[in-house]
Amino acid sequence: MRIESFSEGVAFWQDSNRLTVLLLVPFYSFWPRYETKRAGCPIGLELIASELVAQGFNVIFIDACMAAYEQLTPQPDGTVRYGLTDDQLRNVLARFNPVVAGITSLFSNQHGNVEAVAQIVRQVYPKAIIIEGGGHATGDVNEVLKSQNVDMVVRKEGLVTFPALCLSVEQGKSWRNLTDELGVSFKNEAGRIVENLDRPFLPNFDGLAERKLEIPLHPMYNTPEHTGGSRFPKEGRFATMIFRVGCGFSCTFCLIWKLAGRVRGYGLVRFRQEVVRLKAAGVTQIIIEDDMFFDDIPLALAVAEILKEYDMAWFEEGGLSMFKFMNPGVPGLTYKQILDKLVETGCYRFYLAIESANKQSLKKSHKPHINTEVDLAEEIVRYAAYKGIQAVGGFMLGFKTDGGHEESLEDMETTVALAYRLKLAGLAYVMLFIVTAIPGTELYRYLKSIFPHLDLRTSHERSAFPVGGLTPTELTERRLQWMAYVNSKGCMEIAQRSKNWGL
Ligand code: B12
Repeated sequence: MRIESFSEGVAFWQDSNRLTVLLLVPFYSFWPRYETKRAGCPIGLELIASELVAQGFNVIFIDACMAAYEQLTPQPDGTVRYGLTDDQLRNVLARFNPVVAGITSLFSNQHGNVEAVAQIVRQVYPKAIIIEGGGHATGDVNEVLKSQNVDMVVRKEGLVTFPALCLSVEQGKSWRNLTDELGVSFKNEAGRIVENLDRPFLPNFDGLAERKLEIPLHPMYNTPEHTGGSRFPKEGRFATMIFRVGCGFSCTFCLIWKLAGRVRGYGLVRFRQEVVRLKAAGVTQIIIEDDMFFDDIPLALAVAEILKEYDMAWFEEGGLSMFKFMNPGVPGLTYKQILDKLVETGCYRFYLAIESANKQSLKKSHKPHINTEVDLAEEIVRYAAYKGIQAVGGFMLGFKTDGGHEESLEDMETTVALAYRLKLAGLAYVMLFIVTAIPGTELYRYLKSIFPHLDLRTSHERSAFPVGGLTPTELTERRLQWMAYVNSKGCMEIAQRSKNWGL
């Protein structure tokens, strides 16, 4: 195999008789006044690349965002793009000639950029089959397929479906308007959307191909800070890892349990092997992206032990739930023991999902609501700060749920007051997020039914619908004021400079 690394990505050339597949991360954009500017190595697409390479395909991986992360290009709508310009992307694409082009579409707020990229791909490769996958493509599949530039969507997990689809194309069994592969939606010759049945989720990830480390260790991902702010130590390489995907809860505002099903992933043996390979490649720091790392706390702590064994500093980005510290679900295990273990194993920071001070908002969203036990929350935050581990508190403002529950301004202020209190108790930084309707969720269906004319596909830093007597613009502006009120001046200066978390 010939591996060709270039500034925008990596190509794996194996056999000219095999299919050539392009995997593409779009450029992204943000609203500088309101939003953070963040992106990192896309693990889902990277794992798909590794599967394709293991199955003998020629694979080109291009990241149009991280290839030019510091290049800012103002857009006509007031946003600023970070990533390649249209012409730069065209020029990179023009060097290749794939039969299939897969674009990752994770974030609904970035749907416009994904479409712009699909359009460029269509112009450069008029004959290629253009396929999107990821959380947004899955949740908004019918809308995404309305584009002339998208032929198919791989729904949910792409690890088996996408390589199977590529093989089927190679064998002439699938083409632009037809496939029998499970988990795929496409437009038939008459332009009608056909939704094949779901493909069952993999029971575990132990049989997946080894990661192609040329992707996560590509120089473009070696940034001075990571998606969760400054990194410790500053030197050395960091890499993102995932241990498990999915979630055991069914919150109405979240897509994860629909996108990835219930919790599953690697076993400890396989996880250790991947850590060993990263260590040998010079990695000194790991970012764990699991959404539900604490689904099984003893297992998570065993992962932490492995990271310690290989002397990795680490940071948990996907989020540790406050309710799991409050009630670990393991007889005799206390939040103190958990925090002690995190510190002892080299974890220097974690995102602490606290969400809300309003029990009703959490209950109505089918989210565990013991988070609202304020005194216990404060104890936990104090202990984390005492142990020197940085907990970044995450809160959600502006719930409006099916069944008539809507947060008032006072309700939102109650959550902001909790955030303030917990910041004083020792949170390293606070992220106040606005409740956002994500296509594919129950919340999206509900809010779309009452606001059919609003585009709800915003980030959690920009409000999309009126709530609690505030217009979207008012809530978005208030959020900025609340962020400044809760966080220290020092934190806010870092956040404004870095457009990332303020630490
Ligand atoms: C890491 C992460 C981030 C990182 C960036 C990651 C990156 N790649 O650049 C950071 C912290 C920056 C981030 C930011 C945000 N995030 Co985020 N993030 C995640 C997180 C925790 C992990 C992603 C991951 O690695 N998953 C594991 C891999 C294996 O799964 P996957 O990426 O989904 O890929 C699989 C499938 O989707 C599919 N697939 C994916 N791509 C493709 C492409 C093709 C061609 C095919 C065939 C298949 C396919 O196959 C893959 C393998 O099975 C997820 C939650 C989660 N657990 O997924 C949220 C998540 C993706 N984020 C989310 C959101 C909302 C945001 C923000 C908008 C939050 C905000 N600040 O307001 C921002 C947007 C950033 C932006 N650029 O605009 C939502 C997206 C929902 C949506 N439809 O919008 C998620 C799902 C969380 C949630 N619970 O709702 N995020």
